[in-house]
This record gives sequence, C-alpha cells and structure tokens, in this order.
Amino acid sequence: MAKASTKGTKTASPSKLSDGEVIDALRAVPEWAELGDQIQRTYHFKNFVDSMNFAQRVAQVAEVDQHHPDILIRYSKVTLSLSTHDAGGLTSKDFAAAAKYDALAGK
Ligand code: H2B
Repeated sequence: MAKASTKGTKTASPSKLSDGEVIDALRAVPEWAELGDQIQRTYHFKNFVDSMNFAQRVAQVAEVDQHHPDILIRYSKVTLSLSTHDAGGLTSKDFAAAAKYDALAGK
C-alpha cells in the first residue's frame, strides 16, 4: 500500500506556544485555566439535555476545524479541555477553539 500522501486536507500544526505566549493568549479567554499542557473550562447549563446539545455543537465545530477537545459531561456541567496533540502542547489552535466554544455557549 502506498504511503499516506502529504497533500491531504490536514493543515500544518502551528508551533507550541511559550509560557509567556500562553499567558498572553489566556487574556482573550479569561474563563479558561491552564492545566499542564492543556487549557480547561467548565460550562454550566440548566440540565443534562442542554449539556448534551452544547457538546453536540462543540463536536460539529471540532469536526469542521479538525481540532478536537476532550469533553466531560456531568449532568448540567460540560468540561472542555484543549491541547494540540500534534504539537505536544498548547498552540494558537487551542485558543481559537476556546473562543469559538465561548461564543457557542453564549448563544
Ligand atoms: N485535535 C487536537 N486537539 N489536537 C490535534 O493535534 C489534532 C486534533 N489533530 N484533531 C488532528 C485531529 C489531526 O490528527 C487530523 C489528521 O487533522
């Protein structure tokens, strides 16, 4: 079988951010906290169905962007964790995704 082409739809991963760059980037998404190599936020909803609906909308964005958060659903709370596995840490992709999920949750 042929080797995977380098011409696929996969976009190059941005490089891992420095500690200073992470601190700067967090200013734009202040509800998110840095936890090791990830950023994390817990969103609060009215009930389980609202949590599931949010998680579904997050999944749709993640698929389009091909950047996937870890999702933990606990009844009325949804915790999203973001990290760029391909870069081994936090990149601009994680902060762009965090801002999108914040906008989704606000609607
Ligand atoms: N999601 C996250 N969070 N980090 C990645 O590095 C990543 C991803 N890589 N989703 C994507 C998929 C990559 O494997 C595909 C081929 O685009």
